[in-house]
Amino acid sequence: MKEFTLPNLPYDYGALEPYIDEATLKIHHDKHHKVYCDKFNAALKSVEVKTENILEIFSKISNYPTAVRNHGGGFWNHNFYFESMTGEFKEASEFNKIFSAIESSFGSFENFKKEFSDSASALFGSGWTWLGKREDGSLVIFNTANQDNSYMDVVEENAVPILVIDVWEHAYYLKYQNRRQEYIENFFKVIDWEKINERFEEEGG
Ligand code: MN3
Repeated sequence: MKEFTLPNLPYDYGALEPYIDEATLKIHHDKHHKVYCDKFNAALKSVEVKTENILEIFSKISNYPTAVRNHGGGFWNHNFYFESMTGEFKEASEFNKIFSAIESSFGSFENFKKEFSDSASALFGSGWTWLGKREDGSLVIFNTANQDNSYMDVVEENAVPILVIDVWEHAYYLKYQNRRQEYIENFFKVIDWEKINERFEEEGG
């Protein structure tokens, strides 16, 4: 079985300032994310895994110990989150495919932003708020608890993820303390819409 390795951040630690601060990003990536990666590898050693495809593992995650679910989800979700952001922000409206899909699924971009933000604010405890693409091409907003994601057979929603925000307190507490709403608002200033558009198109868009 291969070891999963911790990818570097796709930008400098300070690249998302002032919206996501350097200290938070450094601890989030180098400490929290690294622990998920290390513990995922450790958890996989205790089970018989026939595939190196992490999404295939997720599709049968109910057969695995909780440690594989929690740390495997943590490993994949954090990679996906860090890759959803950029220090070179461009408006979503510059990317026609994703922008049109958002307008047709939510009525308007502003309405999408409100629904996504409300969903992230309302999430109780620790978890993630996602934008996903369903088979019919429509977009859907949903939350998952802990480190779950929609590739897992334990999660009811099975839309393919294209964007995610981490709403665990460790993602924002150093800078924002209990002001989760402000963190969510500022997350919208670092979303990499070029990347989100690519993900949308890759999924048969
Ligand atoms: Mn996190």
